[in-house]
Amino acid sequence: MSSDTSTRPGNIVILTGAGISKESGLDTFRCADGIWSRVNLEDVATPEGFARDPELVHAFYNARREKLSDPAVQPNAAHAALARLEAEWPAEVLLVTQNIDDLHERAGSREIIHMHGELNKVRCQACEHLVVWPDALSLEHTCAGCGRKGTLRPHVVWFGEMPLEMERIYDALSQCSLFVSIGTSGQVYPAAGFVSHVRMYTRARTVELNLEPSTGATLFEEAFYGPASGVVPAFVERLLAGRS
Ligand code: BJW
Repeated sequence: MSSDTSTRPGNIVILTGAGISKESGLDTFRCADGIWSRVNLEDVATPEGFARDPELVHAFYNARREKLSDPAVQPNAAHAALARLEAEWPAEVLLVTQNIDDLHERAGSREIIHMHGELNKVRCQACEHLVVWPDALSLEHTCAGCGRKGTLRPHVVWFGEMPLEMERIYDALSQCSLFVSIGTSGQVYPAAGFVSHVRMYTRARTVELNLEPSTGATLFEEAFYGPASGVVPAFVERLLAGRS
């Protein structure tokens, strides 16, 4: 449970949220024009909402899948900078994203945990069979694993459900020398609690990069504010040059 206090570069954990994909054309949730200004989160992002009206939930995620496949939606300079950091940093860089889009992968990042799932995958509620699914999903589809009809659901984590790979995330947080939070409002747990975990269990440096101060901004030792496509490449450049 201790961080690397020597002078050699230590491991980095980066947490990203919807803000990093905003300039790629994808909506955030809680900004004035965000997703939750148009749809009720209890209807589309809870297991109870899905049980009540699965067709509504499928329509919501089908529209987002279609948007993600729009050729205009591409990784931006912030995604690219994080891929560069992973490639050039001499220790481990783990990217933990709350985003269900695949823009980090498309930019070239490799060590990624999608703690809230992935938009382009679906899984069977009956047999847990997980499959890549870039197309529209409906109650008419059949699970290739168990043959049942109407049992597939988006492979995303809704409120009240356990986020994915938490053990691996907390292990990495407990061993990092630098924790960077990018483009997240800090309103959704457990991700919002990562900075407190890092401060409690390590001596790691904590940095927030965001458009504006997040809910937990005062928990970070340092912060740089502005659009992700500007502040993230600048921060990565300084880090790799040993100037930050
Ligand atoms: C820019 C920018 C630019 C804009 N450049 N920046 C009371 C207290 C504490 C916890 C709880 C509680 N009551 C309930 C809970 C738990 C609950 C929770 O946190 N609720 C809170 C709302 C209070 N959490 C859960 O239920 C989680 N599970 C859990 O806790 O499991 C443990 C457990 C389970 C069961 C029983 C017991 C324990 C699950 C959370 C699942 C979240 N799911 C969603 C939707 C699914 C995925 C999807 O459809 O996409 O995930 S909700 C939504 O919020 C989505 C996101 O990943 C998540 C976080 O949002 P994010 O990324 O921060 O986006 P925004 O919009 O909020 O912020 C964007 C930021 O970007 C802003 O700051 C902007 O300024 C900035 N920005 N443009 C840089 N250009």
